[in-house]
Amino acid sequence: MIDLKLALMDLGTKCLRFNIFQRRKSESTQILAKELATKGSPEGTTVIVEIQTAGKGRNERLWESPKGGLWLSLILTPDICFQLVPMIGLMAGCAVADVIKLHTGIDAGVKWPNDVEIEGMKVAGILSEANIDSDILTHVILGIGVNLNFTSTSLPNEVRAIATTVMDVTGKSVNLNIFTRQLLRRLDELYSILTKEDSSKLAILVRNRLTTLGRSVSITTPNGNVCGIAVDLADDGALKVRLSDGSIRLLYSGEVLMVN
Ligand code: BT5
Repeated sequence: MIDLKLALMDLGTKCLRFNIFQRRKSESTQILAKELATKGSPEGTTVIVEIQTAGKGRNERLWESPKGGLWLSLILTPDICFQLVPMIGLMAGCAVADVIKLHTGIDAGVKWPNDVEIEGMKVAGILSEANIDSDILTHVILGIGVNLNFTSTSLPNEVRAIATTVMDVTGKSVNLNIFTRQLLRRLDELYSILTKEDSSKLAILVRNRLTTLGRSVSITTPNGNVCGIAVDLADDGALKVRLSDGSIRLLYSGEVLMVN
């Protein structure tokens, strides 16, 4: 196992102080990070494992996490208004896409709200779980899963049909150590923009990576299905969808199907 703690010791950061907990195997890094947050572990605490036996997607879905991927969860305690929480997942998607590009030269895009894809196939998933206590945002557990050094043949058939890995696309392994360093550094930069500067600046960076804009979409939301054209990203991370009557609907979460 690579000693990431040592490798990350001299990571110069703007605002996050990373404290790395590394394990070989766990059910889910989200669960470990949540336990640590409940026990008072500070912002920047990061759990990284080699294999997850029950990785979590949204809505209790499973996230396949074989050896060779990057599976991590990070505790954040952002001093931002609750409305900006969706920006955290988008920020993470943007950071993953930026580092894939930096590391491999491949253009990865962010599919709103929480996927990173290469040519329409999912290469990474983001899960951001906010904890609110008496209307106050106490912490966010940001989970990031990136399919790196394994081929999609190790995924179940139904997942393989929609998924890809960096190894599938490049035929090569990435240096997990360097990739993780670059990802944490990029997350720190974008988090600094969100929490210390201006969310509209972060929205510009995310917008440039979004594959969803300009597409006809069908979005399943907790309040029903919405069909239209995804026209823009609001500065708080909401997707602006133009409906057939010309009106604009703002969406904060949902499952997106790109129709064309
Ligand atoms: C997500 O959910 O995309 C969020 C995934 C977050 C995973 C990270 S890994 C580190 C941290 N610890 C955790 O336990 N979780 C986080 P969702 O949008 O609900 O997508 C889940 C769906 O993606 C599944 O139902 C499958 O169809 C598909 N899927 C599962 N495993 C995949 C994989 N490795 N690559 C691509 N697609 C996958």
